[in-house]
Amino acid sequence: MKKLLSFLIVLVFSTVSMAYNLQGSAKGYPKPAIEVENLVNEEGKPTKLSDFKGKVVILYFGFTNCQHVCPTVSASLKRISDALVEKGLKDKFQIVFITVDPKRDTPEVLKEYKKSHEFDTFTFLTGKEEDLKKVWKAYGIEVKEKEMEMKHGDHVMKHKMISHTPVITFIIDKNGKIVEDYKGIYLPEDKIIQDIEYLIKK
Ligand SMILES: [Cu+2]
Repeated sequence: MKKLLSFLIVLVFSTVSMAYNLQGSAKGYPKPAIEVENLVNEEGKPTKLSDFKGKVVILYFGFTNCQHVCPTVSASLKRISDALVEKGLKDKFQIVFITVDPKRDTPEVLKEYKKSHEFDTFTFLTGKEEDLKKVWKAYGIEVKEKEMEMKHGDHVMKHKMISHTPVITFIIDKNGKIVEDYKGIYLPEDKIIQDIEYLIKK
C-alpha cells in the first residue's frame, strides 16, 4: 500500500511538471545562447552571458536614447522584475540589456540610466561596435542608423535615429540555453512571470 501510494505521488508530480508549457515562441529552441565577447557592463567590468549561469536570463537589445520602443519594453521588464522580487526570487534571475548604440551608450551613460530608472536587477552591456555587430547578428537583430530631419518651429534639426528589429526578448534557462522568445513591444507580463518562475524552480 505504501509503495502504491508513493508511486501515485510520483506519478501525480511528474504529470504536473510535464504539463507546463512555456508560453512564448519555442520555435527552433532550445539552443545554446551564443556567448558575447569583449563586452563590459555599466561598471566597465568585462561581462559574459555565462557569468549568469545558474540564473534565468532575460536578454533584450536597445539603446538609452530610444523614444518609444525600448522604454516600453524596459518598463514591462521592470514590472516583471518587481513581481519576481516580490516572490523572493531576486537572486534567481538576471535581466541583460545589450546596446545597439555604442557611440552614445558608454558605461557611464548606462550606469546613470540604470540608477535613474531604478533598474536594479538589470545589467547593461556595451562595447566596441565591431564586437557588438557580431552579437546583434548572432541574435538576429538588424541595426540601422539613419538621419531624420525634424522640424522644430522654423528650423530643421537633424536627428540620428536607430532602428533595431525585430524587437525580441529572449529567455535563457539556468544552463545557458535559449528556451523561448517573446516578440514585439508589448510583452505579456503575467505569462513571462509564470515562465520564469517555472524555469527557476525546474
Ligand atoms: Cu529602441
